[in-house]
Amino acid sequence: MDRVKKKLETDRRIIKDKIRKLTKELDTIVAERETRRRRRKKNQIPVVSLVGYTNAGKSTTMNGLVANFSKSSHKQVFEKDMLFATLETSVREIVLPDHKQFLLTDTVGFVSKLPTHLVKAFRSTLEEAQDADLLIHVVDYSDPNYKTMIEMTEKTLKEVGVEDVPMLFAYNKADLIEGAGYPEFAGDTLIYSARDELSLMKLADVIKAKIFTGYRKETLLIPFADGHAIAYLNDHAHVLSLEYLEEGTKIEVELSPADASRFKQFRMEVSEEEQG
Ligand SMILES: Nc1nc2c(ncn2[C@@H]2O[C@H](COP(=O)(O)OP(=O)(O)O)[C@@H](O)[C@H]2O)c(=O)[nH]1
Ligand SMILES: [Mg+2]
Repeated sequence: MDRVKKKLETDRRIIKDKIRKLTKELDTIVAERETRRRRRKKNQIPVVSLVGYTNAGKSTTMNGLVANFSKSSHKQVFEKDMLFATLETSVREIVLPDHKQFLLTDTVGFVSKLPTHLVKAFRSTLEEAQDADLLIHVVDYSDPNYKTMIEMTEKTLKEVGVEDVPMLFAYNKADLIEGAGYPEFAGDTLIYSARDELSLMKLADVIKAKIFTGYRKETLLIPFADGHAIAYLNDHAHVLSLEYLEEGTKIEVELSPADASRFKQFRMEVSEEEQG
């Protein structure tokens, strides 16, 4: 009897230790996430968050975009993941061919019954969604219950205070639906398959059109002494044309609002949008 009691005592201590360790790990994850959020805000890189029901294909979509548009394709997130894998590895930098960049975050899928001790971490991944410039609501279009899942996801988002963030409805797994044409985009809806490269290209296009709205075309004249500006633009902006004149380099380039103000002293012509 005594031995059984003693064993129970030991087991309880081991479990308590384990819970303490996991709680600490969770706190670290939440803190790191907070730091990243702050840094991101400062850098003004647009953020796109994948939200949606568990199994909808968020991680597959993220991996597909990372594989096609990131310099570090080895850093893929786990599909069919354990909760912790998603919590720890959920932000990726996407760089499009025209150098436009954004951050893509994966969130923990919505599951109806979340263990209480995970609620805090779960909320922290959702809070990221509030900071996002665009939400991609991934839906498993092949699931007969997809409409209910959309409703539940939207309800949960509202509950944690995510409102007024533009949303793209991304109806995934179109490959499983007979006769469905994809990729197909209209308004706020994209029908696609996360396993199809053409779909991922289309998704990237749609994201681009929705988040890089403040960009404009400008013509700059950069004196040769400021060559570093040319180097910067070649690396970070979409250069449309380049011409060497006597006074310096004439460069036609698409600029983000931040870069436009950064290089305004070199402006040659007012952009068309501004004249109109
Ligand atoms: N047939 C098909 N399967 C998909 C597609 N996208 C994702 N899946 C599969 O659906 C399952 C869940 O995907 P996952 O990305 O982990 O979903 P998440 O929970 O939303 O992150 C995995 O087995 C994926 O391989 C798709 O477009 N077509
Ligand atoms: Mg996932």
